Amino acid sequence: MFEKILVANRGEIAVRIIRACKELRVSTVAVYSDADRSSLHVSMADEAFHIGPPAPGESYLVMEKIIDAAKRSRAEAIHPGYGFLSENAAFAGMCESEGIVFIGPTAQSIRLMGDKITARKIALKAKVPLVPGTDGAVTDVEAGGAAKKIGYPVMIKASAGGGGKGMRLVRKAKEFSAALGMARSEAHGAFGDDSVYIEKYIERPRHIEIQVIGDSHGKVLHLFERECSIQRRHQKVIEEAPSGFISAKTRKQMGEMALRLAKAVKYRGAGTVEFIMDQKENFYFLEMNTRVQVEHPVTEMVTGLDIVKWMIRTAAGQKLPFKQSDIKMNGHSIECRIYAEVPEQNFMPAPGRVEYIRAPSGPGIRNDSSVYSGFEVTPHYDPMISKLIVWAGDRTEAIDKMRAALDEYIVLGVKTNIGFLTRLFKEAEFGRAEIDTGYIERHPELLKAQLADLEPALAAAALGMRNATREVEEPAAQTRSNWKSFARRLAVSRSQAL
Ligand code: MV4
Repeated sequence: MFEKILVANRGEIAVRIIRACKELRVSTVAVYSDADRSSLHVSMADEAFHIGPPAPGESYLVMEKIIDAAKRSRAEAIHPGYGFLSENAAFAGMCESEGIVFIGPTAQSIRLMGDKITARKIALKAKVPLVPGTDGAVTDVEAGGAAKKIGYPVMIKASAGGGGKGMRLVRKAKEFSAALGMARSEAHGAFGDDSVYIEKYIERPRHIEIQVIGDSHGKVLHLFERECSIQRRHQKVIEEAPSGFISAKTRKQMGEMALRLAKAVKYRGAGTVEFIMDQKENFYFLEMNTRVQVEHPVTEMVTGLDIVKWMIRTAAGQKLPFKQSDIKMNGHSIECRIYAEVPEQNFMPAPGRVEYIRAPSGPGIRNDSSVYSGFEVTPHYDPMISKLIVWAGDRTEAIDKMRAALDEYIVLGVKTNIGFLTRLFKEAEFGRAEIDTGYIERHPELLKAQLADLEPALAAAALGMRNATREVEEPAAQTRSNWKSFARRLAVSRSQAL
């Protein structure tokens, strides 16, 4: 095992990784920008290195600065978390050539899966089901004919894409050439590469992904699926494990297909194979993410495996000591992402000082966060406050636990999506797992502002009470109950107002 790991990230995932390191008795090195001087990951790590101004392009994304901090601290390995440098093949390669272990797959695996056309070719060769489409990139001359052959509606996708960038849905032949031009220029702008391919469009798809983990001795296992269909503008909002929808047979097939793909690139570490599923439970490979994902906790809750610890152990060369049939799924887990944002204003970020935060707790509740009372959510980074995760015996119980947990969640000082999430978990359709990637767009009633409007006033009132009792850290029990009754008088207890 390593003695020291550098965590090349910030926020809740940096905290999550530091916790895993502590459990493994590995010492930790944090890196931080000017905006993160008072961040939790900095105080939790054994050492911390300042790496520059708030802009990621001048700090968290500068490979040389991260490598330099690793060398100066004599860290043997770097955990990249998600985002930032986590899927940057050049960075993984730089670690490899500097003799630092990149906690993730090889630079080669990242490179192969990073190019969506190459990934499609690998899937094709491994006999993993693919959305009907072109074998590779298309020229302007070929494109129209290819679309006609596939049959409308089709999707034009950027080869260098992923996460929805450079993607265009085309319903009719006469709209095709304009869409092709737009997809190319968007792809060129975003990735400096305008090559595109074409796929059949899958109507009302569900997004289901399989977690995999491999060691460096050729063993690759899967940890079943996560359902991530509740999204808005390619940003996941709710994730769950298992899916509330698929049969045992489909689950088994998806796991086998994910393993075929991972084995084809001799995958090491944690990865996710994304599939798109139609309303008839046909599924097709979309892309592979070669990092730990935001939503990994739901898989941890149902399998009992610590994914981050296994990433570290496999990167250190340890063997996975269990076999596929040892991995079982138990109960149901749901995660939702708590954001400082205004859902009713197109999910506009709402950075600012979190004056007071109290996360729910209790049996089956997990809150992965790096935010504390007094923390400043900066406009420089993703405004996620926390990931609230629940576990219960079945899906219905998990939804009920999530509703109760959200009702208990207090965040004062910034606007949040807690009201929006509460409404979502109360929808009967969601309860019946009748969900697909267009769910939020089809439910505009979720976006009607209610409690959110009153929150600033409530924050002021609650803080006034807190200051009156000269409580610095947390309102005393007496104050808290005053706050509760005050909230009730205003009819803004979440369960009443929503
Ligand atoms: C699709 C699709 C329908 N048909 N491909 C969006 C992100 C990127 N990873 C792939 N995406 C999609 N690809 C075909 N052939 C619909 C989507 C899609 C989507 C996929 C997963 C999760 C959310 C989504 C939201 C809109 C569209």
